[in-house]
Amino acid sequence: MSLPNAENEPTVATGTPSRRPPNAVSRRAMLRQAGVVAGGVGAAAFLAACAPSGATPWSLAPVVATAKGAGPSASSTGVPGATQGPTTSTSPTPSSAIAAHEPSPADFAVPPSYRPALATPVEFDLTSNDGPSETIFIAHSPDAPYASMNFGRQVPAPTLRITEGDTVHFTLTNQGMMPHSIDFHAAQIAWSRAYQTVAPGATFSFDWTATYPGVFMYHCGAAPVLMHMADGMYGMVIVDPKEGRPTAREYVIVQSEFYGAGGEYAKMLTDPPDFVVFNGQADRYKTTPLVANAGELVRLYIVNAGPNSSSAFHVIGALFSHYESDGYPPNSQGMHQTIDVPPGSGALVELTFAEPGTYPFVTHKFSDASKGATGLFKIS
Ligand SMILES: [Cu+2]
Repeated sequence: MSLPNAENEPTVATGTPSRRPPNAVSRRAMLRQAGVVAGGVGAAAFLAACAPSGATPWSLAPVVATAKGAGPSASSTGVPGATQGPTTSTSPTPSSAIAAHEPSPADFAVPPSYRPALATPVEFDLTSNDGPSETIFIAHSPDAPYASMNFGRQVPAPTLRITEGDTVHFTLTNQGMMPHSIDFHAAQIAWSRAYQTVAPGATFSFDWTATYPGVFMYHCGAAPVLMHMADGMYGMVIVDPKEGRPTAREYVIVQSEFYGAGGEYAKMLTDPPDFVVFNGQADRYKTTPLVANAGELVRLYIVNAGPNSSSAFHVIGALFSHYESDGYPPNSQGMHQTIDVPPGSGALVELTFAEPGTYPFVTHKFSDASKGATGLFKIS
């Protein structure tokens, strides 16, 4: 959870947030509040000097969730070479001159593997990023570039998979031009201590322990949180039960919405979205279906990042044989045809496909399915 609309607070708010007219806040205003946007004649020179010289290489780096001392990469952010120039975002519409990249790695849907709980803290390092080099394609045919804010240079952010009882040593390094923060729904910790905003260039760490198994959202909570979430700052934490789960083919699905071309706060406030997507891109799995075999147990970890719409998750031609609200085993229920995943919530479902063929998966809120929240399972 996060406080809504504390637009004017560059650091953790301690009093009543000041209010602005809903449509008065733009990305530029955010940057100005953060002391980023230069003014007058100097601004043009500043922006010219900071213009990206080319596309930033896009890394398909693996998720970083390693035990302390597990190897030389244990403290890596998982985003090698993702250096951020002193760029700034001044327009909600990305220029065609700005190279966009795919929002998340091609294998994002495959989660990290289960492993037993660890005696030493799990290192989880994220960078926060914003600006022109963070433009992503949220749809194709035609391409729809979107000026994202993100963690780890991908949308959704890297999936953290840990085990009940694990302690996480988390570090956020803000490589962006705006303040950012973190909010782990899986943690039980004081917001005023752990979820404070981190200034551009700063690094912040804290530890938390996963006491409940489940499927959880994490996101940026910096003001205005609606914009930071809608622009791409969200991901999933899977906390496995101590004993693990039966063997299955597993996939991660994060549903979310996009409004305009990035930074369009008024649009986010008024709804409805332009795109509703699974794993960062409209119709992503229509062209590259998720695969499984007939008769094989398939397990889906689902988070609805919203920020505004519920998901009515459904697979056409199949039934969920097992369902856990928030992925918490004591919440187990039997057969479901469609599950409700509210914004900021998670779920776990299991299903088995009866025969080879193609099975669409959608949110059964079909206005959203028609905006990109449609994919396919290809069953052999
Ligand atoms: Cu943020």
